[in-house]
Amino acid sequence: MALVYIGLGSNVGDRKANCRRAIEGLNSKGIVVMKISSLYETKPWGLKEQPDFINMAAEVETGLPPEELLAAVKDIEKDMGRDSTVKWGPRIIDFDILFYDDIVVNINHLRIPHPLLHERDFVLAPLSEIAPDKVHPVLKKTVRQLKEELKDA
Ligand code: PH2
Ligand code: MG
Ligand code: MG
Repeated sequence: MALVYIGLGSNVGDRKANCRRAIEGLNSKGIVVMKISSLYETKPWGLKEQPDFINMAAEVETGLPPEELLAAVKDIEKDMGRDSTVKWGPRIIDFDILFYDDIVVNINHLRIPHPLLHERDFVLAPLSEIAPDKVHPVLKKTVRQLKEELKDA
């Protein structure tokens, strides 16, 4: 089993209900949800002209290899009614695989650790609630340190 951290976000419809449904979706795919953060209301990052998001993070255990896990979360997104989304634009639900054990994956459609996680407080705030001491396998810093450094930047 791999220990995986996932970021979730929604800024369309009932954002909190969407996040809760997304967590149930993980459970129903046999992805075992171990911990979830609180829900955070966050200002849009990247593309500013869109509604505020609800963001959260989850720690899960899964036997699925990274590409199959990605396919599973894409399935949940699709089941929840997400169609093709504008880059950084509004979405019913978005899953991002943040860390997958300590592995590093760099293929076109899948990069782990998530390449922008250390620049995003909407990721680091919920993640530091459930995994402050998790060490980023490339940057070699804890989630807590990354969050502090982003705040000071
Ligand atoms: N997701 C994006 C782009 N911008 N901003 C916030 N606050 N939260 C998000 O989840 C988010 C974003 C693309 O996935
Ligand atoms: Mg995203
Ligand atoms: Mg995504």
